[in-house]
Amino acid sequence: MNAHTAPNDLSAFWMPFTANRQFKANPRMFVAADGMYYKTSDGRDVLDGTAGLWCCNAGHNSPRIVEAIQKQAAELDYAPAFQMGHPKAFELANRLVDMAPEPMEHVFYTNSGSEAVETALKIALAYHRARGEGQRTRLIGRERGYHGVNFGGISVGGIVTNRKNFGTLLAGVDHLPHTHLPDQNAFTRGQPEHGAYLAEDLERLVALHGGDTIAAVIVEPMAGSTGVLMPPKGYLERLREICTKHGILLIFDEVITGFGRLGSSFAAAHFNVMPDMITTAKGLTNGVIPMGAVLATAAIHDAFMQGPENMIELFHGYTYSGNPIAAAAGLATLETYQQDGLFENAAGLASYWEDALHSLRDMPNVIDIRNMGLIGAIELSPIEGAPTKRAFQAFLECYEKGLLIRTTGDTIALSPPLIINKDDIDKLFGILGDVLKTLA
Ligand code: PXG
Repeated sequence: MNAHTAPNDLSAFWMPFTANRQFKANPRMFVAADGMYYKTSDGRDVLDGTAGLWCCNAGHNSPRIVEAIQKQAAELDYAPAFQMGHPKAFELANRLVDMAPEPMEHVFYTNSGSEAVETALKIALAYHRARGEGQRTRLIGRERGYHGVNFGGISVGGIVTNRKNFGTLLAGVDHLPHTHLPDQNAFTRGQPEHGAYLAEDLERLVALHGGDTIAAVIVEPMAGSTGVLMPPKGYLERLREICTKHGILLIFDEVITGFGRLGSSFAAAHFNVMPDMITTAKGLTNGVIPMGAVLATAAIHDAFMQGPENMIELFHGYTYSGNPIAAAAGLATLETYQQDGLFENAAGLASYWEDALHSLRDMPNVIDIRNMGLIGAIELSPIEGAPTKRAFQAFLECYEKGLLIRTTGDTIALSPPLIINKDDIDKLFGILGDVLKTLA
């Protein structure tokens, strides 16, 4: 008998991106959820200010999604993903293509955002090779970028703590500068005025490496995990121009921005800048079942569809690519977004949200506020010698007062379910304001 099987023993589970020892000394447990709220193990309701981890866009335990999963589990639990199909994976791909900006015509399924990123990077390399440009092997990311935690993603990513302990990473990767310019852009509402010129750095990398050695540029159209950085006006447009000029593929990592977060289906549609591929996950299934996807243009997909028809065109895929229960969850999620008008709700509330967020501007320690759609960030000045501590204290106190927020560094990030209403927004910022007032 293993001594560690007592139900209240927390030691076996090595928790992800968590201060394990601190957490286990004083655990925070959710045991149920509904709509905008979580319920804690001590019976308290906690308003979800973060849609779980930016994923439960339709709110919790959404009835269509619950029913779809239950039904699917009893009907077809699993179908082999290679050389076999099942109808819902095809149906969901069609719905996704309908919802995505026009140039996106094909869908490759993964199980997470991290896998979507690896998949998109591999497709980019293989695409150039299929077209006789196999010398294009270089990948360009951006400082402060987050593209998941697998080796490709941390290589093109630009968050030092996620990179520095993990060896030499992928070779042949370079980075654009990040776009955070607090001196010029602090307290901007929406897209900042300054910083489009930072896209010109791609021309510098082209001059340095040779444009015909670069396969792809990957960026988050709105950088989430690093602390919520909006693209400066004109920045994404300029990246697109430079990529097109040099035959470089542009990948938008929309794991956070996809599915209504900005008030549009995707950031590509929101900013009207079309990438060659879009990576998604999270809101695709409302976070309920793991699923990610890469959306690609016909030009990319069709480049693979050559040679003998009995040949596998892309040697890539996962056991759970297009898993039936995930596909059923995805279909019910997209239907919920549409039937309940959730992207429209997000767009309609964006200015109310913006005003409520910026009303905290004069609170102690607030050095910047950023927002777009139903995203908000409040950057606090770090405690001297103890970075991240002030924001984490806010997180703990909000949790005690019944509000879930997310912190990264000394930035508070907010991204509520898109079912939110004005009363919920007032409540959220009421609690947060009370906490900020008292924070040392
Ligand atoms: N790309 C982007 C842009 C992301 O934001 C991933 C890829 C990886 O997705 P998976 O499904 O492999 O986790 C992400 C994930 C936060 C937070 O609080 C953000 C993410 C995950 C967890 C927390 O900022 N983003």
